[in-house]
Amino acid sequence: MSKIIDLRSDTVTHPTPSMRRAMASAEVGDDVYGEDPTVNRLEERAAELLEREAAVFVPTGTMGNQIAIHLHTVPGSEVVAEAGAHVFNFEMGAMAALSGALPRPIPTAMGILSPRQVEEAIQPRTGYRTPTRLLVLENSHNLAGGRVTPLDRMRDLIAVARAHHLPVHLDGARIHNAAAFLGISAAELARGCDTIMFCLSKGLASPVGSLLVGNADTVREARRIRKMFGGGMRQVGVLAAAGLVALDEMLPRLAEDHATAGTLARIIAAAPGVELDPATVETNIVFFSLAERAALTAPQLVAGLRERGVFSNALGPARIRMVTHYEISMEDAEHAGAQVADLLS
Ligand code: TLP
Repeated sequence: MSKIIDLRSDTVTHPTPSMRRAMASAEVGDDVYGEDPTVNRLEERAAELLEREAAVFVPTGTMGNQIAIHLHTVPGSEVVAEAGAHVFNFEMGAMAALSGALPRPIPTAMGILSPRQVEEAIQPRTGYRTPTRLLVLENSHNLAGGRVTPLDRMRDLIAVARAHHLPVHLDGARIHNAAAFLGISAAELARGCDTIMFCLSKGLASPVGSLLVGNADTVREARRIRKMFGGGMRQVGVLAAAGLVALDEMLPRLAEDHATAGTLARIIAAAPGVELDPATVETNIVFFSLAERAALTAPQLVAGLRERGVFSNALGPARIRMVTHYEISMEDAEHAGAQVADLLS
């Protein structure tokens, strides 16, 4: 059988041979005692990378986001975020279940909030309105097709939160993709946010792991919450070792995934019945819609592609997501795009 082209997510990436070697020879210790030297190195590297004081290694992006929400909110308070945000659409209601917090979702066309929208979503401080406690930003924005919130917009949104004494958490699962697109450092893009979560397990290809980054006091408190949420890990240097390789070897190549996504988008956009503006594909995520006149529904197209060895995900009857990563070559992107065009013709 020919190669499977797995575009369901960048989470499907396998650890690279150099990650496997680093994992096999990693120095380890009990991380709950703070004694795993490889975890300690990874946390220091992550803090340096974001130009912050400290970082804590967590098993998943979801846990990193939810620790941040727990840190910044109180039960019965509201979290403002864009309506497609991962923190309320894909985290199993965790902000309600674990922190007693309510989402205040704000719909946008492209996943990018305006300062005015945030201003309007923040509840006035009176005795009869649910208090707003946190603004969550997501950059790049997954459900919006990997869209990047530019630096000046980040600054403006953070300024609104500051003016209302609200902390800001950045769901930066793919912050390094966003920074690569903008040609700036992740530290610059994340400046002003109180906490930042970024994932090692997506385009960076580590098998497991995310980091929650912030100032020393915040991260100390995050460690307490991580333990409470069941995320205190022991000889986890075997995983952190892969993360260190990810930062050295995979981070600098993310723009290659943006190039393959761009090619894929251009081919798909030309297929009959497809609604997609390839100019909106800025990073490694391609979302497209099928018009009612299209030959197939999204689940039918996903099934047809699967038979041809191209894996993708349908979101509802008319939307499909494809994500590129280091296991997808330019040839694979061209081949996958051609299969979409052929099935829809
Ligand atoms: N995203 C996954 C799915 O959960 C949708 C994917 O395949 O893209 N923030 C953002 C913006 C994410 O896209 C994800 C994962 C997370 C947080 C959570 O990370 P994990 O899966 O490590 O909990």
